Amino acid sequence: MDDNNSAPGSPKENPDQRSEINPPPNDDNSLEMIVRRFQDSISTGKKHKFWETQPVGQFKDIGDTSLPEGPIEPPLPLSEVKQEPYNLPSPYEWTTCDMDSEETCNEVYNLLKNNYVEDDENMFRFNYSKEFLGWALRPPGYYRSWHIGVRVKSSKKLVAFITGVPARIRVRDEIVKMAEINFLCVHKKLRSKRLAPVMIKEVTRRVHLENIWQAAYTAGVVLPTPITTCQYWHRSLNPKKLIDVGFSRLGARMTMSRTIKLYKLPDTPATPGFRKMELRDVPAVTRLLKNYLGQFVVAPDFDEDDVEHWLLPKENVVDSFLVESPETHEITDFCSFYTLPSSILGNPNYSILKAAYSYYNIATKTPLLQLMNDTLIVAKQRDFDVFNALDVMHNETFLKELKFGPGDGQLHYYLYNYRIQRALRPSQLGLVLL
Ligand code: MYA
Repeated sequence: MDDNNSAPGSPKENPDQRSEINPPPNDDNSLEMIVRRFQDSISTGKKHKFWETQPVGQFKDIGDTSLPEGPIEPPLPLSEVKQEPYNLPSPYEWTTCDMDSEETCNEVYNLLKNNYVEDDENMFRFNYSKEFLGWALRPPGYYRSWHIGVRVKSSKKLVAFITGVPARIRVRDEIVKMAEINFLCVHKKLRSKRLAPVMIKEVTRRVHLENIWQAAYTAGVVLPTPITTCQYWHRSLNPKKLIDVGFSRLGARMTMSRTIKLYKLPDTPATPGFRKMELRDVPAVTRLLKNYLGQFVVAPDFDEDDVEHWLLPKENVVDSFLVESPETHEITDFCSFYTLPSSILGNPNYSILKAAYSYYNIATKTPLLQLMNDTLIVAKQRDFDVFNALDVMHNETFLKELKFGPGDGQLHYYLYNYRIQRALRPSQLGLVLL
């Protein structure tokens, strides 16, 4: 499907409503496509007034191999970083959101629940749980000052939000300290007033104050300039509900009972030694991840503390399983997914779509196809309606075979103040952002 996500406010991720009938994905992230989009946007007079002023890859530079890879601007001495917050329009004020406070966490949860990312047809909206937000925003070494809200001065109502968390991300053979920027949200009633650029500048300033000069982020909209463009794939676990709520459609020449049979899975995983990850597995899982992620052009550099935070199972937030060899007790394979429900908007029968999102998966002994089939089985056991995966890392090798259908949602990955000479293929990317 053509990219139609370039208008502000369109989704970061677009749960597919027609997974059975979509054509296979075309090569939408080729250099040619990006250049064509750029030329189209010039001819329609569309400019990125804000993004053109930022140290990001600019569309006009696509294909210019004389520009070096790496930081676009050098770091400044900290004394030269602006010390005061940017000005907001006068009815609004900055607030730092304390995610340890249940009250603040509730306010953030409600802002996002009512105003965050929707699909193109406004049928679904992400509904990140409070537990998830607490986890996503407080990894090792997090900065409270990077959890930024905007309130109405008079009522103190929270109306906008943006966050960063610190991460070490390797780009080729360079490990770069970055901020992962997420949860940018402006209340529906305050859209198109250029609040987002002020919020982005403010988070940038606060990241700079910690002497960090690069960032990674994803968006459903095309901005200057994606390092890669990924596609979501969806594996039905509860096809009847997915069809009832309009997430998928009955395929041509399919009945409901044939569809249910098509997606049926065994009750229990097939791989001997397949079990939930535990705290004692952190060192082995860290080793597996380090080895595995080394092959991708862009990937996180996880240490044991990161693995304990990001991958140790946390109920209704993140699930991780591994294969422990029954003979040698060696940990040979690993799989994980996170829980991100969506609100179903305006359906009389259902209000929540329970979705699992593929996270990091590593197969060294078990075939990846079998490992991921076992992952689908445990997701089904936990009552997920759908299992989503991007075409990153080696995911392409199992998607079709395991009956995932391509979605129409695209996810663009970006780096701030770090130039990559040539767009990557999704399979060269080893990074999953929440
Ligand atoms: S992606 C999720 C984004 N959130 C949503 O989609 C939720 C629903 N939508 C909204 O809440 C609003 O529509 C948002 C825009 C807040 C998205 N990323 O204020 P405006 C540019 C970056 O009038 P609004 C996520 O969380 C747009 O191109 N820029 O627009 C990652 C235009 O600029 P330009 C975006 O619709 C966020 C300008 O904003 C996005 O009221 C990463 C218009 O502003 C977007 N998703 O509000 C942020 N959408 O004229 C960047 C629109 O130039 C981080 N815009 O085209 C950069 C790194 C910072 C740290 C650096 C440290 C060193």
